[in-house]
Amino acid sequence: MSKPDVLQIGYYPEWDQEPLDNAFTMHRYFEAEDKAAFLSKVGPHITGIATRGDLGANRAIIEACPKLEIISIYGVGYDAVDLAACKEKGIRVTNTPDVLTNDVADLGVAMMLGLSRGMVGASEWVRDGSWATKGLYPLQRRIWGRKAGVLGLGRIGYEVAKRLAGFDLDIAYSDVTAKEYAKDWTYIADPVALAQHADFLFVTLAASAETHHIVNREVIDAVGPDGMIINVSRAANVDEAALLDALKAKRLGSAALDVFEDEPALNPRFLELDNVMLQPHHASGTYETRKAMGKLMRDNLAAHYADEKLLAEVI
Ligand code: 8YV
Repeated sequence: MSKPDVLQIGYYPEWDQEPLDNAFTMHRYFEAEDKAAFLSKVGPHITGIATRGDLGANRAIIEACPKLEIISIYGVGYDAVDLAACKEKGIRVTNTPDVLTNDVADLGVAMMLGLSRGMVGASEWVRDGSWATKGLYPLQRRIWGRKAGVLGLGRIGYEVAKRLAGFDLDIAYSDVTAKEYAKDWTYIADPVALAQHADFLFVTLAASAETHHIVNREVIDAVGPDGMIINVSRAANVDEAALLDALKAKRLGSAALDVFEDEPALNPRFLELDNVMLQPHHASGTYETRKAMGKLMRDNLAAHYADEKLLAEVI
């Protein structure tokens, strides 16, 4: 039997590429110089797409593959896949939830700890000799005992809140409804009210049209000059221009960000700021988690072609 033709939108590590190449005929879109010509050549044969959370698949790509049956995402976020186009055409979409939850929560909390205690600057202080020449490092802000707000108490938000409880933070959260499993934490439905409560506001929402710029100027100002915003979800959840303005004017204390509007391109305004921690969208970026994500992404494809139940179905 011939192997299914799968369009590969982006790079995967070799431990994923090899089994993909063994099971499927992979067509590497990301390596094609003339992407339109490549798509019109291979598109008619393609029945599956393998993509990543950050890359997704837009309508043009989907429509260039008239025999497309499944899109398998390496990542939990499916905001970059045109779900409306998939629904119209009866295309199945899978993702990789659960396996990355703890790593994403870890990085979110690590950024909060690192930025609040000024660890990056403190390391430089030691390395560049400032400790010996200038003396004690400038004082930073305490973490334990302060207030946290978790905007979106899904899988990742829940793990963030659990970790924050270990730092004796006063935890509140916002979601569509109060959660049974979050009895120790305060439910504050309104994002602005949540931000007023929070010294540390974590953005852990799945991105959608409803959550677009949910962290707007009002929310940012409610976090205020002593507060920090930590985003490990998607850039679209935050009004980036309003965030930059607030950070520059010090109406917002600081921000720790793993995601950016035009990533991997960065708005150069970020580089002028000393109150940000910037990370290259790598919250799930550990060997252990990326291997588990790769396996789940491949298993979803294999299950589809074997006519078996999908392991993690978005639609
Ligand atoms: C990955 C992600 O960084 O899970 C997601 O939605 O965006 C991330 O885990 C990405 O898919 C890997 O490129």
